[in-house]
Amino acid sequence: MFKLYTYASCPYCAKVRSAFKEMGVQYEEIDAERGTPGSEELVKLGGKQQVPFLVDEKAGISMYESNDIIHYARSCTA
Ligand SMILES: N[C@@H](CCC(=O)N[C@@H](CS)C(=O)NCC(=O)O)C(=O)O
Repeated sequence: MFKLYTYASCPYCAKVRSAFKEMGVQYEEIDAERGTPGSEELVKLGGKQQVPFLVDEKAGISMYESNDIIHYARSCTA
C-alpha cells in the first residue's frame, strides 16, 4: 500500500487525495506537519520538508510533486 505524507491544509495534498479517491487507490496517510513524527520520517526518507510525498515501499520508489505522484499512481492502476 502507498504511504502519503501530507498537511491537512495543503492544496497539492488535496489534489492527490481527490485523484486517489477517483482512481480507487488504497493508501495510508501520514500527517507530516512540522514538529510531528511524520515530519521527521518525511525528511529522513525524502530529504526535505515538502508535501505531498509518496512512498511505494513494495516498489522501492518515493517521490515529491503532486503531478508526478498522480501520474505514478495512474500508471500503477492502469
Ligand atoms: N510543486 C509541489 C508544491 C508542493 C508544496 O508547495 N507544498 C507545500 C505545502 S502546500 C510545502 O510542502 N511547503 C513546505 C513547508 O511547508 O514546509 C507539488 O505540486 O507537490
